[in-house]
Amino acid sequence: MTRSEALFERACKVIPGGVNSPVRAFGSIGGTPRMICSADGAYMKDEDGNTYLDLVGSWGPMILGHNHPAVREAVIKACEDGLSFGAATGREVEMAELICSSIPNIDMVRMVNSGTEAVMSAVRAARGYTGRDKIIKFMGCYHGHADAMLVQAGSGVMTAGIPDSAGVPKGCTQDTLSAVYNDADSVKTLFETFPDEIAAVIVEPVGANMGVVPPKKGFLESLRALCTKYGTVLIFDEVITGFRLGFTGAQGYFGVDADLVTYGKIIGAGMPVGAYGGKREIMKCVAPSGAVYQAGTLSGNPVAMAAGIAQLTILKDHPEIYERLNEKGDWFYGEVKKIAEESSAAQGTSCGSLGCLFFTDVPVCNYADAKTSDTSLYAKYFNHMLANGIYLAPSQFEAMFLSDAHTKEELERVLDLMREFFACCI
Ligand code: KE4
Repeated sequence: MTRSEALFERACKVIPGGVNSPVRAFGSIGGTPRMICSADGAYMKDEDGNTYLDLVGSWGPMILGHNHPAVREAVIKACEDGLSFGAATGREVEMAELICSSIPNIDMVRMVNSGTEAVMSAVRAARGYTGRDKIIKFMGCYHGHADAMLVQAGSGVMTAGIPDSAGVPKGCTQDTLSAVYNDADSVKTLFETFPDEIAAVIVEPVGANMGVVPPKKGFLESLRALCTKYGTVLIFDEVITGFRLGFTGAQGYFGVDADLVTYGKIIGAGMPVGAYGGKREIMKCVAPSGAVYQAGTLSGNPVAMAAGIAQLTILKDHPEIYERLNEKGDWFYGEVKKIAEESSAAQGTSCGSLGCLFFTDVPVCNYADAKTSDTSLYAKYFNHMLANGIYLAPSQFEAMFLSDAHTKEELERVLDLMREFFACCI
């Protein structure tokens, strides 16, 4: 028995499914999750001493690579001053000013502890600001596990084949309307049906939780126009795309401004951080300045802020990182798409440093297309790559995340292993 197997056996006795987040359980892949004990740069190491080139990057935070010296030093220094005070701190002001001074339409921002909390709070702010109840989300988009969001969600919900979660009362989802990603007409129909009732449209500006599904040209612009027409708050869930596609995230990358934006992952550099922010007129509705209540014991935690400030400062001061990263992504995923096209049994998709390999012959533009993927073939592919030291997302419905730490040589090896798999198994 390996150390990972022994630890996972113990874990299953005391943690539901042996993991603290479902997608880590390798449920749709089979086999035992690797118990990771350390990471540095582009690599992770498991309890049995196996080293992996990591293409998950903790699901997005590790844009600079794991264990970046400047981030590590900032955390260590912050720890020396104490871990948490439950009081206002200078670091929170620094983080808020860093975000608000860098992203044109973010006037104010509130720190929370996860992407789920950021989304839950942004939706509540939109409802409080508009006085309306209904929200529109997109099938296959995942916005964390708040009750109202668990309606045909992506990510782990999609992996588990649970379009809706147990334990969510009907009352929590009756105001959640589902539309089709990349189909603005499906949104228009909902607005025409509920013209004065929709508080918010929430969208992943790049779908990254049903695999990676970029927005079709004009899709985001259509959502912007519809929300403006109906007085509805447009929320970009940038928990993945924020500070990844560029320092101004998907808003800057696509040139479309949302009214509220949610963040996570990169802004914490691996520490538990989420945030939501946007127009002052909306954000001032949030307590204590307004009637929308939202709170958090560890929100703006000084150690987490130190990590996030260190990472965001590097990204802001070195825009060439984004040029490198997006060029790397264009090249790497361009090769992935060639491999996929040659097989006629797979599709490659990408946006910047995010990408995905779908095992389907259907071009993937939405949730229904993504669901045509052969998840057992993905499992074979995953295990082929893992056996050769490449750590991919243990689910067809996730993304590959490139970092500034990945070298072209390392990615060439990934491509060679992909070609090897296609040659033997497709
Ligand atoms: P968290 O609550 O997991 O920090 O963030 C929720 C969330 C919100 N919005 C988007 C666009 C997200 O991608 C996420 C979480 N992403 C998944 C990865 N697909 C987290 C991985 C996991 O659940 O373990």
